[in-house]
Amino acid sequence: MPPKSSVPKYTIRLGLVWLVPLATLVLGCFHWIPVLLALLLTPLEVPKVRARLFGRAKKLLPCLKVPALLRLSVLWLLQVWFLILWRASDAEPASSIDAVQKISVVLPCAGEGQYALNTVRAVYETTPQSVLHEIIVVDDGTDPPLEQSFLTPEVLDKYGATILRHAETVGLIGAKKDGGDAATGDIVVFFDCHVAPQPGWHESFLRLIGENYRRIVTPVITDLDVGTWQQIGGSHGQAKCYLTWDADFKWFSSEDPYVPILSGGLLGISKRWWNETGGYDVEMVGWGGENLDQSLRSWLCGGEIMMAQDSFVAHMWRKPDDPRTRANYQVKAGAASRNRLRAAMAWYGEFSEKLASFPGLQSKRLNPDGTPWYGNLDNILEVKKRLKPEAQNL
Ligand SMILES: [Mn+2]
Repeated sequence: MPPKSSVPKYTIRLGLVWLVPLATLVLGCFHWIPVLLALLLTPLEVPKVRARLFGRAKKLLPCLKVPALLRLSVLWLLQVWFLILWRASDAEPASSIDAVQKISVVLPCAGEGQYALNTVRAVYETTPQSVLHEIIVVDDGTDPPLEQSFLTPEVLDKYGATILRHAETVGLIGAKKDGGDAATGDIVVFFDCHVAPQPGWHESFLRLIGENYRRIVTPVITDLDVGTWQQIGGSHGQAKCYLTWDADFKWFSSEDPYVPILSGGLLGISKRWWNETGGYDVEMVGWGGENLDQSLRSWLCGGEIMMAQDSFVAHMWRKPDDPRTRANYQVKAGAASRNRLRAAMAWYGEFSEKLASFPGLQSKRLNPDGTPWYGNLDNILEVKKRLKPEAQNL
């Protein structure tokens, strides 16, 4: 009578030897190394094959001196261990695909003089060449042109920068719009023309936008020493603002990484989300309010805004008692409040009625021809209709 038990015994063992490769097939994480390990053990587990291969020497094989279950456990351990290592290292190339995304840095500059050069140099020196696609300086009507003063062709060449020139000053919003449209990198980063990004600033920009192209990222904004162009006061800074009913914003801080409203000029956005959201409102004039519009565009149309908590950009704050920080360009009076009202009227939906309770905004004021004084909102409403069709009647 044949020994009944030997047949099922080694078949079961064989099944267990091939358990992990079979499981990887089912789970979709197949790799040939666990197969190879199973192949190596297979002949040892089949008595006939084992006898043929090793003959009497089989008794000398150390692995046969231990119980089968221990051999199997070691096999599983090796197979699973390898799979874990392989999956972990596989995650690396995935994130390095994000890491090879190229950044275009756009610097709107109006009358910034030496600060334009300092900023270009700081961006160049803190951004690895493998990541920095270009630096676009938008010279917004500086007189004399930056190209003839601080950013000569030699300087531009040295720092891989180009100049986009407006013969007349159009204001920060128009400068950013043109710079953003001209940028050809995967990610467009806007900085003011008086900043010093700190080493490593770009890493979280790449990671956070790499995870979600509809995510706008803002750095922690710290203080800049205008004399030395170094960050001062450590890495304590601000990144978050919230929206108020009167179409304005205030600074605040909180533990979570989400940002309700951008403070203004320092942000990164994927070129794709820039294109889809249309960048900025072309009807806004000068400076101010574009941060509300851009924030609402993102949040209300399926995007979001996050702060890069470990990314620091030292920024020159304009201080009334420090003439070195004075702005050297003129902003048309009333432009900012008109811009803010445009953003609110376009995005507040049914809540825009609330704007009438702030007399300073003059939300009901009309031009002599009966049209709203804040102008035509069609270009913003087109974005809203396209990205958020369910809200078009709001
Ligand atoms: Mn600034």
